[in-house]
Amino acid sequence: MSRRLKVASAQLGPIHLADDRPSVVKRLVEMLKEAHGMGCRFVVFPELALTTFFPRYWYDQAGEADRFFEYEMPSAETRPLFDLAAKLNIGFYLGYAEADGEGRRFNSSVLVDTDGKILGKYRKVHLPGHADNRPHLPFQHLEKKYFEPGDLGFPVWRAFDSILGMLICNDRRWPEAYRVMGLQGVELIALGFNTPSHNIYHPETPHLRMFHHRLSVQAGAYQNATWVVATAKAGAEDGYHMFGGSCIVAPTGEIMAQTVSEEDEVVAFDCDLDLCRHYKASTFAFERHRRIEHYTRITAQTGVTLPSED
Ligand code: CDV
Repeated sequence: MSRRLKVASAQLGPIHLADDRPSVVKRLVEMLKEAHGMGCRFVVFPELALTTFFPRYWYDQAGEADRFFEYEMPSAETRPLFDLAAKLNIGFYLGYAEADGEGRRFNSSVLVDTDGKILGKYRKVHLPGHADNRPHLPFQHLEKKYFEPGDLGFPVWRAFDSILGMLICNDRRWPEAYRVMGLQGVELIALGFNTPSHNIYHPETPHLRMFHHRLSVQAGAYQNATWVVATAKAGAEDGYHMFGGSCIVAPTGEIMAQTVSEEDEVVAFDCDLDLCRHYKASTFAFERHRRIEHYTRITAQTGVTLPSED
């Protein structure tokens, strides 16, 4: 009998600056119930799922951005979600802004088991954008100002009868992130994202933005023989638009389920985890086909070194 895990991608519509935590947690609770009603055992919520995507804003004063961070997880405000998960016997992935109590701040996610207890934490490694104030831009992307790069690597957990890993948004564009988990036998990657519909550096059509998103998650899934559940926060937050495109991708690289709206929306798929084994034992049998003697440059060098012209 094959191992199956029914999962949900629980996309959030916009969260505005004026929306408070309890109202957001209420929306998450409703989607957890809906996923449970669909027979799911695991739900993936977006990156920074408790607040608006605040790194688009420059805050001058120290402390002005404090309200976007979580100082404990769960807190009194987020506990209803954890309590409901335990009651319904359903697990979840939740992205949030983490203040670690020692002055460090990360763009993080937690993996929560069916008893409502935190099984693991991931801190986003690839932080896009800039740290300096660029008020001339239509909006900013200040993840490098508000967060430190994650310091936990790319661990995997034995959970939900599978080998499960986590990524956050921009991580999905970096093949190394998937491969480090692929080398630990990953079978399901949970990934939350917030992707603006406009590129602030050079013009791209909305279609191209969506294409790059799908290309990244579909390639990561196929090349590492894993399921990927990618969940967006979508729509216009106080006028700043982000695309949706939440999807559940099979180890074949095919999209098996996807959202159609830019609102709160739950889509589900019953994942055959043994499908991973088929590809891991054939096309992507790493132990037989990889040639690590030729890959040393990947960890020895960060940027591009051009050969000299003379
Ligand atoms: N939240 C993100 O990491 N967003 C980036 C944008 C800035 C390109 C992304 O990769 O989707």
